[in-house]
Amino acid sequence: MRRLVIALWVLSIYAVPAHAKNYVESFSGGSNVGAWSFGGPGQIVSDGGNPGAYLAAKDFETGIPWPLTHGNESVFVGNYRDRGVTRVGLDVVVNSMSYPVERPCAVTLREDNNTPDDVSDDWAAYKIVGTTPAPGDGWRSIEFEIPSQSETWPDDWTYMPLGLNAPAGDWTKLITDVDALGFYFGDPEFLYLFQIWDLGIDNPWIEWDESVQTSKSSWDAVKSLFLN
Ligand SMILES: [Ca+2]
Ligand SMILES: [Ca+2]
Repeated sequence: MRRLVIALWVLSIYAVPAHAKNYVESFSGGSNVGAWSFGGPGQIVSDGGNPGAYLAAKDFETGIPWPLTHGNESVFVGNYRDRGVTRVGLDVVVNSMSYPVERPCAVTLREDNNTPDDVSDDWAAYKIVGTTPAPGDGWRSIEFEIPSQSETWPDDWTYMPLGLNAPAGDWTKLITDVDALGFYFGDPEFLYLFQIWDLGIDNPWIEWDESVQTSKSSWDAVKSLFLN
């Protein structure tokens, strides 16, 4: 009887279908997993984040800030489908911009076409969710769902060529080998005037689902109670 109670207790713990895990880059102590950068001026500063350290860009002249990961070895890139990636997000602050306004915010997944040194054949998929804050709004958290298990191109995602030789989009090719994760401060179909920004990001994060491994280990634990 006691074993049955324990077994039911173990099952109740693991009956949750999804066991989410995540990684959050807080930038504390100079940490920067994923080598996040704005592709312009940017540095990790120790105060003023959400909380603590954050990645700041001051006097940044651009039409569209686009913080991106760099390198293909971090938790933020790779085979999203195998890992069961479900969501990504970040916190954003805009301290000043020449033409203050909220912007649409898009998540971008970049495919380098296995030629990382040649951007002419790079492309991305994006989806707009929410808006970046205007100056004075403080920190804003934005999150995006990632349909990593979709076998076809998701209806609400859009293809974006990044070079003249970009091939047609292929969701499986992209989602099984994401080369860069990014967050685009604007609608990629619009043009924006260059302006001077003072902005920052904190806590870029990625979440994935380890339900497959978890359910296997939980059943092994239950069986072991009766086999001993
Ligand atoms: Ca922080
Ligand atoms: Ca390329």
